[in-house]
Amino acid sequence: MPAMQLHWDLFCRVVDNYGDIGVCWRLARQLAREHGKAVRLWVDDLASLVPICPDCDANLPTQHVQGVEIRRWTENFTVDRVGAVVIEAFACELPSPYIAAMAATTPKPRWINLEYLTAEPWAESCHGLASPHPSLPLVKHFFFPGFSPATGGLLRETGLPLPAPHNEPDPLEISLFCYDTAPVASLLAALAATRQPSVCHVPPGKPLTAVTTVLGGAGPWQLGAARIAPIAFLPLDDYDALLRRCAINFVRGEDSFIRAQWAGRPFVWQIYPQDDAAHHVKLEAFLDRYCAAMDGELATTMRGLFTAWNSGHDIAALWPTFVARHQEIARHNAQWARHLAGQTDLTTALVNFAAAKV
Ligand code: TRH
Repeated sequence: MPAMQLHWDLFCRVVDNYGDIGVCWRLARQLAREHGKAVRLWVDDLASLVPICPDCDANLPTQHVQGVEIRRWTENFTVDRVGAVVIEAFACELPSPYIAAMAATTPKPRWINLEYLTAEPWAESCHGLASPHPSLPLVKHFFFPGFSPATGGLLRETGLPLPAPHNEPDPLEISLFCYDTAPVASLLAALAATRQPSVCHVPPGKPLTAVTTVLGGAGPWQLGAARIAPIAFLPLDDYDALLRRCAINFVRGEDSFIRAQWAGRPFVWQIYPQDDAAHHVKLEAFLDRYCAAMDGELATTMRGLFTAWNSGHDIAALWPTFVARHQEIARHNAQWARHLAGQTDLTTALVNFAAAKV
């Protein structure tokens, strides 16, 4: 019965940062946990999975963690079997012996390329498109995550709590996950100038580099009523909990950006920068959707802040309004999260898509 599609092979090549592996790990464990799939997650750089999932041992070629079989993906790839569904994450290019084995298998596996997230409208028309292999009897389909039911949706586990009302925080807790190009100096200046006490949690890597470039030393630092505190890189679920706890989250890339939306707290997104500045179009496309139901003044503040944060401009002038309207933004975000949660989640959409007749 082909609709069973028990065996899934998910291939992840780590380009840089944590987004590729963060998305793949979330997807793999949800496929196993909620859909009963036998998932093999092939990763070319296991060391990058360890901080997100400390149960993973970077030295093991094969291991089982949280119901997922994690396999080290090496250059000399030997094929033992082909999955009924094969996910090529972010056009990572499957090993050629594996493609050959797919072509020799009957029935043919469902081959799906999981694309990067974009809010741009064209993702709707490209979602689900087929691309026949030029020489082999194989067809690859493109699966686009997105913000509307015409796309593949967003990663969201079953039972994930949606944002609930919360009290005015004191001190204001902030998490700062950004690239080192963000105008962090202006954020720190704005925090230093604010009378309300705050604690800003700074993970290692690019965020901490950006902060130490401005402040020097190793921290923690006290700037007026603001405490700037380096924190350890947290396992994925603990990081999600941090986002739910903080009053304001700076997030980046793809996966933390989605999580901030489920957390529902006011957030500022730094999009992954692209050479041809295509990310500015993507940022605008998201803001068009996200700000559509805001009143004009709030939309102007949010658009201004996101744009400044992504363009390296001073955010100090926008910060007081953002903080003052914090509760209102949280209410908007709760509605936004409920709206997005009305869509089928990405993993379920993928399971349905893989089982659908094409
Ligand atoms: O690390 P990123 O910048 O990843 C990026 C983007 O995905 C981008 O689209 C892609 O092209 C590029 O990688 C290669 O940001 P992102 O997507 O938020 O991924 C970070 C992951 O790290 C996310 O799954 C959350 C996780 N994380 C933790 O588990 N613990 C932590 O302490 C932190 C700060 C993050």
